[in-house]
Amino acid sequence: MPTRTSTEPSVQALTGLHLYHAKLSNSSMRVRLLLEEKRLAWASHLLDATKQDNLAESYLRINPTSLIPALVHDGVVVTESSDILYYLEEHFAEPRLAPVEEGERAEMREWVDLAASSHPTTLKPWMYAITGTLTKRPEDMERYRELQSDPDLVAFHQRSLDGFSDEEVADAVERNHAILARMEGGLTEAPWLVGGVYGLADIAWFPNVLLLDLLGFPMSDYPAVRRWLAVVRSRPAAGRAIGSSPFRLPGWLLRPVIRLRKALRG
Ligand SMILES: N[C@@H](CCC(=O)N[C@@H](CS)C(=O)NCC(=O)O)C(=O)O
Repeated sequence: MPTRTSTEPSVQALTGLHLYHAKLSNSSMRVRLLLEEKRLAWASHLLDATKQDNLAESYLRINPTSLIPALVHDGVVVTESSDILYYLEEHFAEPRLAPVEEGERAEMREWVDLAASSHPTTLKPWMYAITGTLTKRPEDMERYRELQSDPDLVAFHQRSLDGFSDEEVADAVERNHAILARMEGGLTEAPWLVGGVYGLADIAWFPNVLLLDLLGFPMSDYPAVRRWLAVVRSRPAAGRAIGSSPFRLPGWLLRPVIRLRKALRG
């Protein structure tokens, strides 16, 4: 678990729970959802990746990978959304959201890890391609190359600027379908992903499926997933963590809207 005690006095001084997050980031949403399910008090530090907030020195001192989110708990920094979920479950046990039985725990970990590990090849390229979302402008790339030690992330943002190929988008669509089909299999038999009880696996996957749905990913073959999505969405904690749906436009329509907003912002 990537936790470390910060050497930065300003970060060390942070008491309680502080979440550095972004509004529409699926990785941030799952952490907010868990914080709210546990009814924890947390301080919000909202970042806007399109304004390169995550490349600011102050944030890089918290998370040198620049990725959002990061949690600071009494000066201890936890990064990677899946690890933040595990950390919160370990430190704030009530209400319990992880199974006790070993087999179910392994299953839960598999779902949670898959939500995070599949992100760069499933939701992320599809979402960036369909909405034309760019978090980096050409003039940001030089600085990003200098700061970002992960070549895959640099390559991703460069591809996003250059435009994803049809093959890349088709590959992401296929991977999203494969995961949704797997979820559909489980959710046809049981109301929740693991052990018949709402928990970390559902919390990890909810934002990914929500964003796919909001952006018009074809979901008609997955009625059980859609039912599950609506049930999680109606939880009070989801209301607090996500707010009212920020948009409900298919990606192709959202694209010109995002472009227009960016152009107006200059
Ligand atoms: N594996 C990471 C992925 C986090 C991630 O990709 N965050 C996105 C927002 S959802 C981000 O930081 N994007 C900004 C960037 O890449 O510069 C996690 O689960 O925390």
